[in-house]
Amino acid sequence: SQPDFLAIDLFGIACDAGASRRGCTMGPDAMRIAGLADVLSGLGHAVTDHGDIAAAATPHTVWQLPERRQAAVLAMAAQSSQQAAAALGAGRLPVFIGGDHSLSIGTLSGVAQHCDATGKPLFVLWVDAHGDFNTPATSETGNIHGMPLALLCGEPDFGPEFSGPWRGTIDPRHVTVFGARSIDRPERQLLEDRGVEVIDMRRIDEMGVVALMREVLARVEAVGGHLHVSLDVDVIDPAIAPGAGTPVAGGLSFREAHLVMEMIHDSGTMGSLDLVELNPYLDNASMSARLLVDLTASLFGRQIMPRQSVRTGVDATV
Ligand code: EXY
Ligand code: MN
Ligand code: MN
Ligand code: MN
Repeated sequence: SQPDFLAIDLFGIACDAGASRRGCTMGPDAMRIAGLADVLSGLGHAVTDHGDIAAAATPHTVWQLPERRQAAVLAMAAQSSQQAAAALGAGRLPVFIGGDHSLSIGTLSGVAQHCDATGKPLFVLWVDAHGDFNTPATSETGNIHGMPLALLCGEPDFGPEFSGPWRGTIDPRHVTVFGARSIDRPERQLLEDRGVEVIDMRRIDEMGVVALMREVLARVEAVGGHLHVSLDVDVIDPAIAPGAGTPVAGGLSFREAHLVMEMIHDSGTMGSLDLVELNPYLDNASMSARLLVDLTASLFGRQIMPRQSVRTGVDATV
């Protein structure tokens, strides 16, 4: 239910103020050098790279101060929120290249604004080793990249300093966390209480990605929803994606990750995308950057063989 060729807007968000380690500021450039725009153009899409969204830089001195880091995160969010809403309003599909995961505070609030205006139900697929559902009260680290979903879903623990158009814009029952394997105790309680669907690695081991993703996508398709995909590189096994600041063993395999992307593409439901947490400083010979570019290609229609020509012996359209 989507045209084959899309108008895609790339926005770099070179921030690491929400992270536990520095270096994701280099993520957008690493993805560019790994060929993101060319790969998408090669698939037939019309791609515009708008460069990095300008915001107050986070020099070392700022990074060391938690309250300054928080201000930097929210200043960036105010800008990316507007960019997201504007791109969608112009009929384009925005891709936000991070940057740490706190950037989704801005991008998703802009997406939510657009969905409110158009009456499209918004669904969020948060592909991540973590739940990112901590609040200032539950977080053991104080790092904002562990909190964006909770802020977006309206958790009351956030003080007035966190006010903005992002607060409470997402319905937690429309959120699926996929690939989780590191969730803090109080965070787990909140996820349960708010009705967030968490598909953890054990479920993926038991059920396989296909059955689980079919359910997730069917819910979006049933109501003609807008799917926002927030892809955290740390969902992939660190053995093949070492460029992540908070790696957790036991992640998605190369093929599992691609299959998830391929299924999202085939559903035609994705309306916006975040690619986050790539830390080139920790990467091994750009392998994570290149993998993220390849996964994005699968999300935008790269196929090993055209689906119609693949004989499954059961149903060639599956
Ligand atoms: N749960 C931990 C925390 O809140 O600090 C780790 C969060 C890591 C978040 C990464 C980006 O997904
Ligand atoms: Mn740059
Ligand atoms: Mn994350
Ligand atoms: Mn993560």
